[in-house]
Amino acid sequence: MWRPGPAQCYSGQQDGGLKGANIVDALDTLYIMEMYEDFDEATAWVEKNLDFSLNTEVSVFEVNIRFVGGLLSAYYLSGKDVFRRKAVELGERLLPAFKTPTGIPWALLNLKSGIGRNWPWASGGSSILAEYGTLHLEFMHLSKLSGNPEFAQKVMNIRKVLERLDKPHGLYPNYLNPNSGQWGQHHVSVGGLGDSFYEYLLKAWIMSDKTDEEAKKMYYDALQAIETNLIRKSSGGLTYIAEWKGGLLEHKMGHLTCFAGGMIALGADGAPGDQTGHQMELAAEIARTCHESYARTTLKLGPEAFRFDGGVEAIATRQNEKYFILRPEVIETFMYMWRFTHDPKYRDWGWEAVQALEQHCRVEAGYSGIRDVYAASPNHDDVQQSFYQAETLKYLYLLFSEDDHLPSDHWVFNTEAHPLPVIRRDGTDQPHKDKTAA
Ligand code: DMJ
Repeated sequence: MWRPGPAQCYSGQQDGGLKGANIVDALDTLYIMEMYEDFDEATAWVEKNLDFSLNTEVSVFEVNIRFVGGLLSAYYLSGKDVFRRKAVELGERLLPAFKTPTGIPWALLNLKSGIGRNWPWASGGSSILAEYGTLHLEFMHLSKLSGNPEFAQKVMNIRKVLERLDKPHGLYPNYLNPNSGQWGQHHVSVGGLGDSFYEYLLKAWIMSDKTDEEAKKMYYDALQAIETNLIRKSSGGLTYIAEWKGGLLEHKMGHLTCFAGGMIALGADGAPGDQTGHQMELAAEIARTCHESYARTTLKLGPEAFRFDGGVEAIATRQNEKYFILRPEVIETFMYMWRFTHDPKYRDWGWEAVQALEQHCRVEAGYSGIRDVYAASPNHDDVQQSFYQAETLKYLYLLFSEDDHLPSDHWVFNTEAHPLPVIRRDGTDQPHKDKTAA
């Protein structure tokens, strides 16, 4: 019987008082792994207990990627209407977040009062690129499933605002003020604060059956600017994506940034000019670097961030960057690289991660994060993040599945690994037939 993990399932800070992140995030994984009894049990919980009418403040981004995304995928996979209804209801509750002078949404929203605000730590009261830029896929599906065009209009407006702005060196800073429509600090990252914005440009194009030319252009232009300004090679020959702070590079790459190998591989085929081969090579180099970040630790699991300065390469040097919280990004990249190249090393690398997870993260009631991947033995943090079941386990499963299991010409994964179908020009996309008992 599936149970949600160790003592603490998930640090609920992002979801306020909203309950059930582990259950909703895991729904589609259970379905994909054909664990239908557990899926039915989780469905019953959603029917009876999933409640959005709460006086609680949530992160619009986290609730969108985990709850809206999880519900949408559960609907498309199982055809059960309860998931469609709940996704639309939650989407409607998120709409007040867009009530700002520019339409760039607030980061935080009280689900009952509809009052929004931004993170107090964000530069000059800004909204965050990776947060307001990671709503597009889910909101396009919400419009399709509800018949309400408002969801799509909100995310298309975000595009318009971004398109009109001047971009330093073609780059998108992580901070944008929703009142003035001006950039905050010029900090650019393909990891935390920026990451999934780029992912959603590419996937918006793919999910539109390749009709969304605006998203396509924005993605490939952004990737070009990233390559010119942020991507570097270490003296030991490892390609990495640095962070850009007002024109200066910090030679650090986050575990989060490792998703970029998979993203670049996914986009390589549609790359303009004769860039396809080059982008596949770049994706492979990033995959190798991220694998090295695992291989160079004692526990063979990667640190939260690793550096390329002070005489080290792909190693964390600061104590507060040595932890591993069951993140998926490196395995996600291995999965895409395997599917596009069939080079067996990607399955080998994925298997190394499986063994390390079993050896060092498995605990009595589930899996736990680790405080220091360079320590001789694991010191558990006693938290199983909900993305472990949503993403890490799903991408591992797909890495060892046949290519026709959720193929990338029919499905795009939201940033929490929830598969959403390509919206066909001819309207032939339909939810799957229900395979479960309930
Ligand atoms: C997930 O919630 C998503 O992948 C998000 O885009 C980034 N962080 C976590 C996993 O590390």
